[in-house]
Amino acid sequence: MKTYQNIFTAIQVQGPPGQGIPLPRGDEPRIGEGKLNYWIGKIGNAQIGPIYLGTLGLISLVTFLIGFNIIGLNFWAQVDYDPVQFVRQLFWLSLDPPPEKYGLQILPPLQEGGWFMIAGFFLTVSVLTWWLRTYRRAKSLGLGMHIPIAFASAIFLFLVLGFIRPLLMGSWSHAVPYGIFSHLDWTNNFSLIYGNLFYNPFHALSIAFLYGSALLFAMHGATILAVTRYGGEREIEQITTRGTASERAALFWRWTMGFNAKTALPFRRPCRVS
Ligand code: 07D
Repeated sequence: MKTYQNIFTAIQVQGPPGQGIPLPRGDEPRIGEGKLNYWIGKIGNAQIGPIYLGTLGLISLVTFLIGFNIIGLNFWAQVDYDPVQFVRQLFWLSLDPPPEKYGLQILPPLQEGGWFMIAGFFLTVSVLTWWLRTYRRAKSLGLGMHIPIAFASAIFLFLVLGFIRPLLMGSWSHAVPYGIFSHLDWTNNFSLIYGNLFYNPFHALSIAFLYGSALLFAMHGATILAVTRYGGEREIEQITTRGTASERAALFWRWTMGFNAKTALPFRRPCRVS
């Protein structure tokens, strides 16, 4: 019987951790040597690290922690520093944007949205420096720009909701509050103010794309796992050769639903299998 390994049947190969490709000159050194973790190895690659932190990563981490702590300490003050109430009321606690009357004032009084503005500033710096990090890591490793572009689209939504729209509305009070239920209430209010967001075609399209990408990821992941016995993860090398995992996977979808997405079959040669 053929033996094959995939995410469900993983045997864990224990060797010296891989150190990755050499980095271009000017990059900072990676931290640590990397370690193998048995439990991580149950669901994927067992190696954790070495990690590249770099100046941008450090700035992002520190500014995130400052923003996160400002939010947390405000919650903490709201329950009068009572740990039981902190846990009990966590979902209802919220750091809110300034009231309407402060318009676009950059620093209103701390208790009236000032802390919100400061936390927002640090979180924005954190997200933007993390984006720069994805760009620089991709360049250093010779990757395409897919990850920075995908992350930029999420950041665009974050900036629209928390910066661009409030700016155009003339008041920071329209920004999304930092709290678990409060941000959900914000979306509900937004929906009600404009009628019913389910009627908005762009929201509908967003949902279709969100659910659609989950479906496509599931189809792709399951297909690759289903052909691991033929080395399906080596898709690129196999793409133009007959009888390979890639060709079988492509044929599966062609026979199941009439076409296959992405994988190119070698159309140019006469074809007897399909
Ligand atoms: C918000 C931005 C990226 C995040 C970044 C990271 C930090 C960390 C840490 C505070 C998520 C920044 C984070 C720095 C912070 C600390 C500690 C990404 C974000 C860069 N909707 N809806 C969407 C569905 C309804 C409403 C998108 C479904 C109701 C509003 C998505 C349903 C109402 C808005 C979506 C549903 C309503 C949305 C979000 C079902 C009232 C938006 C995509 C089944 C509740 C947003 C176009 C996303 C949008 C949005 C899905 C229902 C309101 C497609 C499935 C009818 C106001 N909704 N929604 O990735 O883009 O967000 O709309 O009912 O603004 Mg909706």
